[in-house]
Amino acid sequence: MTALPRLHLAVQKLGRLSDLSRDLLRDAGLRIQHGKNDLAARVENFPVDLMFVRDDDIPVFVSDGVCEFGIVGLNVLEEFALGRPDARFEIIARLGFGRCGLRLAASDRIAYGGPQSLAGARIATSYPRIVKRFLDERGVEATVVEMNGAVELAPRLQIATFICDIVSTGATLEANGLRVVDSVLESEAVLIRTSKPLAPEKRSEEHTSELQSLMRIS
Ligand code: PRT
Ligand code: ZN
Repeated sequence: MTALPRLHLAVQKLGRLSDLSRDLLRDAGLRIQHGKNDLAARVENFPVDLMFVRDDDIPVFVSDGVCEFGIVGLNVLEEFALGRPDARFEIIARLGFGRCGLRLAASDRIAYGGPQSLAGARIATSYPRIVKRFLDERGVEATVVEMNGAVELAPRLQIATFICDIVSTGATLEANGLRVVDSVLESEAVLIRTSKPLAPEKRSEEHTSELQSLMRIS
């Protein structure tokens, strides 16, 4: 019997989803080989290699078919997809961990009576496309200010009145004198698969059934 071609599964290298992703794969029965290489690991009992990368790269790699599978937060995936209408991936399982929400927040002093209160305001975020979609769907015009981190500081620095950021416990908002005023997206980790056609050698029936057992993780 010829060995099956190995597939690639992209997981976050270091961050909130790293350990949970590895735990999930272990619980699904995959034996992850511990080697010296901290950028990749071989799975002993399955024709899959894990690739440890930045979470922002995962949708790109899967869409481009560089990795056939990936585990990533829905927030990162949606932001990517809105910028790439030709993105080629499908969500095959919601994984139930990494739950968080993309929330609009502002200082206690700012009145908020619904999305119309955002008209003409500045909103700081690391998710400009998702925020733009939220505004467009509600017919609200506002200025979206993109920040790559420390978004909670924007009101204090007078960069923006509102922020839109990931919230889980809310402790970070509270520590910065901010409160949630609206919800933009509910997120959790998802398993995605490339929609780019697989190379012929990866399309064998045997391989497809291997793929399906991987997909059963949920
Ligand atoms: O280095 P790399 O680019 O891979 O990682 P990253 O720093 O971009 O992401 P990381 O590891 O912080 O988060 C990975 C994913 O975890 C996110 O994309 C979300 O899908 C998910 N997740 C779940 C969270 C949180 N919970 C969360 N609380 N991501 C970020 N946070 C932040 C939040 O924005 C706040 O600043 O954690 C801080 C604490 O949150 P509170 O509300 O509990 O105070
Ligand atoms: Zn990231």
